[in-house]
Amino acid sequence: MTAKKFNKKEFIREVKANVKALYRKNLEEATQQQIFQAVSYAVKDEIIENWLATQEQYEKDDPKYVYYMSMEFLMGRALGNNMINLTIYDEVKEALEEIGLDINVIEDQEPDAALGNGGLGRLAACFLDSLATLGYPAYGCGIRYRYGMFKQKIEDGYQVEVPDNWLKDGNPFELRRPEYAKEVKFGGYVRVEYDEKTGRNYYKQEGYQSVRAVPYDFPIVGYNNNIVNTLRIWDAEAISEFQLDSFDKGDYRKAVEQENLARNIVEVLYPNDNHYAGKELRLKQQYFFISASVQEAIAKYKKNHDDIRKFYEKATFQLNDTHPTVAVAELMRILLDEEGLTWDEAWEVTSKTCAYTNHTIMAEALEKWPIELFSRLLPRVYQIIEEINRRFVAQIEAKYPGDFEKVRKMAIIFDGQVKMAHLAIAAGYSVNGVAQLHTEILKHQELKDFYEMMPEKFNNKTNGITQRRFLLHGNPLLASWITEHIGDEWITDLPQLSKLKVYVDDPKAQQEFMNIKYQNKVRLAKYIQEHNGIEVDPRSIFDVQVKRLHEYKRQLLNILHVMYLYNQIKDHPEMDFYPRTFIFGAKAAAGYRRAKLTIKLINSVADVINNDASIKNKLKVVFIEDYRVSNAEWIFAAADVSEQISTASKEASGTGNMKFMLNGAPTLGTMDGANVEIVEEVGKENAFIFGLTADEVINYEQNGGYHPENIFNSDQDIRRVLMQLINGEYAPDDPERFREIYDSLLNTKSSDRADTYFILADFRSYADAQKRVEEAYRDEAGWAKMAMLNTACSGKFTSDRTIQQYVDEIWHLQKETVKVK
Ligand code: 26W
Repeated sequence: MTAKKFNKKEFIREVKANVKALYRKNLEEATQQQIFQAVSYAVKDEIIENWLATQEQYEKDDPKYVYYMSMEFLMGRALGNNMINLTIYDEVKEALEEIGLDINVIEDQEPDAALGNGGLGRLAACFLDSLATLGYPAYGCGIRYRYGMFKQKIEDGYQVEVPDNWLKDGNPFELRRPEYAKEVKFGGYVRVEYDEKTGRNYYKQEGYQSVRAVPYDFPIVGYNNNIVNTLRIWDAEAISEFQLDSFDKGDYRKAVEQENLARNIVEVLYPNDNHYAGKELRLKQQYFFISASVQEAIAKYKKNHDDIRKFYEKATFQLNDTHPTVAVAELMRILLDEEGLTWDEAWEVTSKTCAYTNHTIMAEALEKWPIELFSRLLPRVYQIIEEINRRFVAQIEAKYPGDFEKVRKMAIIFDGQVKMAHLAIAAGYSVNGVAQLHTEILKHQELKDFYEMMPEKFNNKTNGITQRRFLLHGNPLLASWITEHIGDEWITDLPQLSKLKVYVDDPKAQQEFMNIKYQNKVRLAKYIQEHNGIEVDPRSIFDVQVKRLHEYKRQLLNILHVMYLYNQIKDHPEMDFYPRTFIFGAKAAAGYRRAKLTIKLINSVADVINNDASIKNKLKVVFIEDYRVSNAEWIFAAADVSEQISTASKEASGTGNMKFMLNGAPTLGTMDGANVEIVEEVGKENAFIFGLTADEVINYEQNGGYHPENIFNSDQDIRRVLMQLINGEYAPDDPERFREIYDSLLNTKSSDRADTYFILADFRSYADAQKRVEEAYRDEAGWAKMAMLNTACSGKFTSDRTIQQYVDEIWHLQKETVKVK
């Protein structure tokens, strides 16, 4: 099982040789970035043998593969993680020290691979780590965006988006694989030809434009098991002129168009999280990587198998939300038009291959493509979806005769739109939600009609996170302490953390645990000082909310409460108040005006509070610029309190909540998403729960009866805070600046209900919960115990458990083992 021995001398020699070969420099002359490249190539060398051995073993065993299809893979940095999973981190660290290099500085040279927005993309990355670690054959399939998630700068308190040119210095871990290139066709028309010999119609797409999809492979290193899987992401290149059909030769206009298509298609990640915008280019991206990936999966199968009707025995496609759902129709197209299967044969294969994960119930996130756009861009694929719809509607009518409502609500094509979720559910063999509560809401609210018609497809897979990145790499002090106490098996068997429970009342252990937390807070304080120029006291409570900015996540509730606390401290300077640092990190979608205004509000409140000497540093507010995977690792390690305060029913699962828990930060949250299961594991006495329940929220939404103005009228503290949004308290130069936020809470000018996300409804109970946090923190031993219990009870939330459940209940894969020669 163990990896081959690491040879320090050889490694150093290789780093030096790499610097020379790559940059014609000696170590002393090279920049830190160049050294990062040289070290990465040396680490890649360690990986290559295992990568080859893994692929060879798979070839021999002919296993079933999961193709995890996702528009997003939020990988973060690779170097540190690869060294961790190769179990050579400490050795490399020492080797580098010997030649005068600091591993942290080297790691810090690497740009994040930010090919994702947030939860859904990071989940995909954790899943790849667990698949490799558990030894399951898997491919991640995605897009090699030239520009990933934008970098966030804060200027004058406002978010400014800066392009993320992550490939500019070269990407040491990727491997270009032109030998696997595929052609992907867009537009044109479909010609039908009747073949007398077979008595069948054949469909040919003509007059199309096409691009060449070229894959780049990233190694996904399993932990200490020699297994290396592959993340295959596709780049687009122009089909060069001389490759055009003879018919098109010399068609200069077409050549230029195809070149533009190729250039645009993979240019940039759409920075929307939970918001569907219906852009044509986005559909092009979806079909581009799906067509290439499906073609490749079929080509791979056909190398060793001749009966395409059994494809599903060797491959399963997991669709990460609806974004890759066109895979259903693309697979049908290839099976029908290229492999010559009948409809029923093709449908059997497709419906045994595809499975769908739902990640959100937010209505504005649902993908519904206009027929005009869809059929123009993908004429043949659209025809196939029409036929899938025709048959599905017939099934609905057979099951519910005369009930047109059912057809209206469930059809795949309706009202001029193609509904991707309906396609995924109708075609797939599995539909899963990402936390217990979320799956129940899908079954009984959002997807009720589908659940009633095909209950056997529905199942839950509560999300998880990888402890290799978010504890072993991100929090080395705690990781070592845990290993000293219970051994290191937790690295691949997280429930072992429960063995820590015997230490939670031990004063020495408590002190050590809290001392590690303190050192991590010092590390974060330094980062904040360097990057934000704000001084924070590591002895204060670090109260942290980091996640995408979205109204339903209620960063607004958090900052309104900070404004309330500030009022209290100003009114009662003598009041006992435990010093608190409120830390925010959040990117807003570039076009999401209200979210961006919320960032400005947080920064404006921070400015006033941080510069008010009269409150004697009792309160600090920090907005960490450019929250991303790499700085997240440090933030989780340093948090005392985990803010998970979404409106109940809105956060499908959350995964940040799990990362905080793992690192010993109790949850301050609503009974939403996986918070429910966190409380189940750790006990409600070790969390701070508040607010409306999901049932109460849904009841208000369906039956009305919520009147935020009543709360405004009857609660002076809340009223005062809201008035401060429009009296210039935090915007002396423009008192109207935050009027929009005020209006959103109280006015029903628009047709929506005021305070869509029940901020006023939950304000009091949130403030009470915050009060309980403060009281609990004052009890040092009590807090240490609570923090330790959070770590000790976080075993369920490893993505290893999640992946094992996908394997057992959906994918049915066999474990592989790889020996190195
Ligand atoms: C079409 C625009 C768009 C883009 C992204 C719509 C929807 C999305 C994602 C599904 C949003 C997302 O990341 N959802 C999050 O998924 C996580 C992983 O399952 C969950 O933990 C979060 O609760 C959920 O918000």
